[in-house]
Amino acid sequence: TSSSSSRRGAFIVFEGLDRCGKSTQVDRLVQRLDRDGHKARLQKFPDRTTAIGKMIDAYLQSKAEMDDHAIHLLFAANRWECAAAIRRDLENGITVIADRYAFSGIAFSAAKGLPFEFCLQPDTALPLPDITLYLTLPPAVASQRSAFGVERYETVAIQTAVREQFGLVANEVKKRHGDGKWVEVSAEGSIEEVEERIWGLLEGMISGGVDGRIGELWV
Ligand code: ADP
Ligand code: 2DT
Ligand code: MG
Repeated sequence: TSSSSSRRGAFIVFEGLDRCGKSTQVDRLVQRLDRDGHKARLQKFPDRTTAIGKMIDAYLQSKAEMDDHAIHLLFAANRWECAAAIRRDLENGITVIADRYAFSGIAFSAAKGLPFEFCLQPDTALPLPDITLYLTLPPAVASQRSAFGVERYETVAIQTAVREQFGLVANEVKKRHGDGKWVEVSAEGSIEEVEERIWGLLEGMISGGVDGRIGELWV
């Protein structure tokens, strides 16, 4: 057993289809940790504030067109430009909560028809999340929550194709990194119910910190 001072922060990723409640839940989780005096930081992907992020934002808003490969690489580059800060924060005992990560990158690009192996490659050796929570919601429930927004990818046909690819991504994570690294969580019920479900899964890892080095994705 090691003392808590030798432990690092946990790297926790939320994934899932559009409108399953990711952003709602990461906000509540970070608020809860702040309230409890626990050091935590939210990291959204894409991070639209950087120079690369602004190009991605224009693409998502259909203000710019881009080759499918090129935009895939920009999404990955957007993670790489944040990777050192994530690593540093984890080593300083800060919990990092990500709203999407490389798994969205693969699922969305593969859904457009890019080869799965191509989609995996540019994220190789990024910081490995200690756990990814994949929020699931039946499409009928999701469609009742609110109308789709106006951004690219927000259609039933695309979301259906993306869901299928997320299944392949889940298999890849479990095969390469172990079953515990990808956990499906039902996003059904009230916001508070989902929050408690998520807290039950994460409480131990967050309050105890994580032992051992930060892993590398797909390595
Ligand atoms: P995502 O980030 O996964 O796209 P959001 O957190 O933005 O999803 O939520 C999508 C919409 O559904 C928002 O209007 C949000 O207020 C609402 N919402 C989120 N969680 C729930 C829930 N458990 N029950 C009902 N509505 C929800
Ligand atoms: P939100 O900001 O509402 O989550 O939408 N995407 C995201 C990709 O295509 N590739 C990626 O690598 C990432 C992180 C998913 C962001 C949109 O961008 C898509 C929806
Ligand atoms: Mg969101």
